[in-house]
Amino acid sequence: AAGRTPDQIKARIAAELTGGRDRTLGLTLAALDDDELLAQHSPLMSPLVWDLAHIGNYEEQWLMRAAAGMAALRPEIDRLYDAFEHPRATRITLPLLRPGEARDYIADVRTRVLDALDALELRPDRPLLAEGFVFNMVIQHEHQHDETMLATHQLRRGAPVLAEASQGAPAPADPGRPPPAEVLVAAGPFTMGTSGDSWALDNERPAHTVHVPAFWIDTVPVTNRRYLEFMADGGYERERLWTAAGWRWRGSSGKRSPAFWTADGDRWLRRRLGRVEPLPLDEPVQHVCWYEADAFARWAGRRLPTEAEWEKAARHDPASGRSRRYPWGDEEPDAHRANLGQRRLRPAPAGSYPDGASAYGVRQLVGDVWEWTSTDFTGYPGFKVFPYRDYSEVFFGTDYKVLRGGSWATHPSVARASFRNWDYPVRRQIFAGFRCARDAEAR
Ligand code: AVJ
Ligand code: FE
Repeated sequence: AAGRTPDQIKARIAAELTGGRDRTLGLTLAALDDDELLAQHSPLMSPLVWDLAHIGNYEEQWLMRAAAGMAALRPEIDRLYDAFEHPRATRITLPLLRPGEARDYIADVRTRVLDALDALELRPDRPLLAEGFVFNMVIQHEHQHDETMLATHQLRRGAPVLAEASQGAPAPADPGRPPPAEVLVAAGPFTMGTSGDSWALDNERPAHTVHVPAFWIDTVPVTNRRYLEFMADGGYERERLWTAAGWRWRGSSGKRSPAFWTADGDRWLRRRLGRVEPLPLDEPVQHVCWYEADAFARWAGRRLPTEAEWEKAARHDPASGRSRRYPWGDEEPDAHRANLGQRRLRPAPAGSYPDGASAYGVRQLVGDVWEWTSTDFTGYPGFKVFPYRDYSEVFFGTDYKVLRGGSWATHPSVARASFRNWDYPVRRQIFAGFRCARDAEAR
C-alpha cells in the first residue's frame, strides 16, 4: 500500500508467508496420516503430498531463484511438480517426495527465502520485485492450492478431520431487512480490471473501459431452496432448458442433483467434509457445474451474468465513477463484510453481510461461493503475459468459463474483486454456485 517503508513491506510479506504455511500444514501434515497424504482421493485431484511439495517447488523457483538469484536447491524435482508435465490423476505413480521429505523440503526453501528477503532490495525498476509483486504471487499461489486441497478434503471419504478456526467463526450478523431480490445497474461505462494493484495477476490487467448495457442482477446467490424448486419442476428432465453440451453432460454423467447431495425419503442430506447433515435450505447452492447453473437460470426466465456485468455490479461506484478493490470499498475484508479464508467451513445464508454490499446493494459478491459467469476465459485488451505463460495464457479460449468472487475457502489475499478464476463447465468439486441476471429491456 502507498506510504509503506521497505521494511514494513518485508515484514508484511514475511507474516503473509507464515500465515499461508500455517494453513497449508493444517490441511496436510497436521490433519492426515502419511497414507492419506499419499492417497488419490479423487481422479480430479492430486495426492495432497503433491500439492505440498509443489507449493515449495514454486516458491523455490520464483522466490529463491528468480527473485533472490540463489542457486537451485532441488532442480531435479522441478519436473515432478510441474502441473503441465503430469495430469492430476497420474501424479500418484511418480516418485514423489514422501510426506516427511516434503515437509523438510518446503521448510528448507522457506528458511532460505526469509533470509534472502532480509537482504533483498525491492527495486521499483525490476517488475518482478516492485512492490513485492512476486512475493504476493507466491503467497497467493499457496493459498490457491490450500483451497484446492480443501476441495480434496471435501471429496475424501472418512471421518472428519477439519475444525472451524477457533478465532474466527462468528455467525454472520443478523442481515436485517432483506434486500430487494434484484437491482438495476444502469447502462454506461466502467473500469474493468486493474493496472496498479501489486497483487493483481496478469489476467486481471490492464484496466480498461467497458460499456455495459443496463441489466438487472440478483442481490444474493441462488439458494438450495430455489435449486430444489428447479429440480422438483423437472429441471433435469426438460431438454429445452439446457444447452446442447449441457444436455450431453446430463446424459453422460447421470447427475440429477448437485454433488454431495443424497436423497433421504422426502428430504435431502448433504455431506460436508466428512459430516452428513440436512441440506441447509437458505445456503447458497454449491457444487453445481456451469451447465446446471445455466439451465437453472433459463428455467427461472433469466441468465447468468457476463463477467463484465458481475465486475461492474461488484466494483463500480456510480457516485465517483471509479472501480473499488472490494464491493464495499478499498478496505481489507473483515468478518463483518465477507465469509472468506476458511474461518467457517461453509457459505453463510443468502442475504448475509449487509456491510459487504456493493454500491448497488448487491451482497455476497466476495466470499461464500465462487459464481459462474457466462463468459469464456480470455485476455483483456492489452493483455501481457507476466511473469509466465502457464499461469493464464495457456487457458485462454473457449474451453473454460470464468468464475468470480471467491468462496468461504478463499483467502482474503486472493479475493479482491478483480480476481479471475476459471474452470471447465463440467466441474463440480470447486466451491461454486451462481446468481442470475437479466436484460433491462426484458420487461
Ligand atoms: C486459478 C485456481 C485455476 O489451481 O489451476 C495454481 C491457480 N495456478 N497453480 C489452478 C494455480 C498455478 C489455478 N486457478
Ligand atoms: Fe500451482
